[in-house]
Amino acid sequence: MKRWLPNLRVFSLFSVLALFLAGCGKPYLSALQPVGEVADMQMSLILLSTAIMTIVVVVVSIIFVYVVVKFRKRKGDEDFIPKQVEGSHKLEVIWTVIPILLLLILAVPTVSYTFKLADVEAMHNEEEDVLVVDVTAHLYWWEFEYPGYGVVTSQDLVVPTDERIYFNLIASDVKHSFWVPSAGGKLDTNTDNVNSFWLSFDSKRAEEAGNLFYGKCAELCGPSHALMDFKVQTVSRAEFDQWIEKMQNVEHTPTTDLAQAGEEIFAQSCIGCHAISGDASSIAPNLANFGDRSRIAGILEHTPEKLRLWLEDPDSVKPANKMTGTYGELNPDELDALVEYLMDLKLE
Ligand code: HEC
Ligand SMILES: [Cu+2]
Repeated sequence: MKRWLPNLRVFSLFSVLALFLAGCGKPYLSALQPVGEVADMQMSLILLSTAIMTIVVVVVSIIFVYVVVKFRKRKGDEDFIPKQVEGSHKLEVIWTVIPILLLLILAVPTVSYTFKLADVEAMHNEEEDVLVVDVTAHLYWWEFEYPGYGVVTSQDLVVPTDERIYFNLIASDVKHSFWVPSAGGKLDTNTDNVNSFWLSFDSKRAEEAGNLFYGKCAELCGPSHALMDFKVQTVSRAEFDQWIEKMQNVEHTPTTDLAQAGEEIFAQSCIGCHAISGDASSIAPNLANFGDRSRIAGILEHTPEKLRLWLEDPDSVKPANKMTGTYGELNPDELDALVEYLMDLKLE
């Protein structure tokens, strides 16, 4: 009795914890709080399969308990041998047909949705004017290119609501996986082939969730895999068009002397990896609109202090990331100047 008491305690603790975690669903990162057409379809599949599973478990449990109770060994009945039966056509047909029916109920919508979600015809049809985003996953950051507009950005994906956004996914180094839980299931980004799918964001629900969604890398890719986050900013179509226009005409003029000094350091030490015009792809995140981002490097709060921390020692934030160089050698004045300059890289 005493021996299993601690086990019981641990078990109850974990049950309570599980209950707690069940409340963690946030509208900006929960697959159970769908924000668009794709997530809706996937949610309905989750509900359907959970309902079928629940019915099966309940029915089987009831039959099990009934049989155990009804046919138990009773006092005085020890020598009684019940009627012996061998096989039952009727029962065998029933328990073969029911699972077949249940599987059909599951399979029909699943297969039909699978084809719907993979339907990227419109992307290749010249006549249809759809939004395409080319996503490139890098160890440990994300690049988003809008080929129809000649615009490149990174870390924060900007998309219009109430329309389908078609994605081409690829990876530059190792396999990653592109996942925006609220908007739909994940899809691998491979190095040697392009995977395509579409997502959509419903304007009303996006607004309720705060117009900012969390994106994740969902394929273990290295020491900083868990930190390989990105964000999705949802805007109206009109705001999106404005954003594109601004990205096409990025021109930064430092407004203070300190920022001016920062620009000079940047031109010497950073421009080799980072682009700061809105149209260039590079081996590091494009910083054209860095001042407008919601995070630094996808995970840190977007504040001057955290930016300083990143510039001083990127490796302490994201182990083994690819921003390598001699950052320890930047003196405090240079750091101040860079921070001022970078935080000012806004589209306004
Ligand atoms: C060797 C190439 C390289 C050099 C040189 C370099 N960086 Fe980076 N930088 C990167 C890479 C790669 C990342 C993405 C790291 C990650 O998130 O995994 C990055 C990320 C950043 C970020 C975060 C970007 C974002 O979108 O949130 C900032 C800010 C930044 N670098 C500033 C600088 C500054 C300032 C310099 C010059 C002092 C510099 N970098 C020099 C490669 C470089
Ligand atoms: Cu990863």
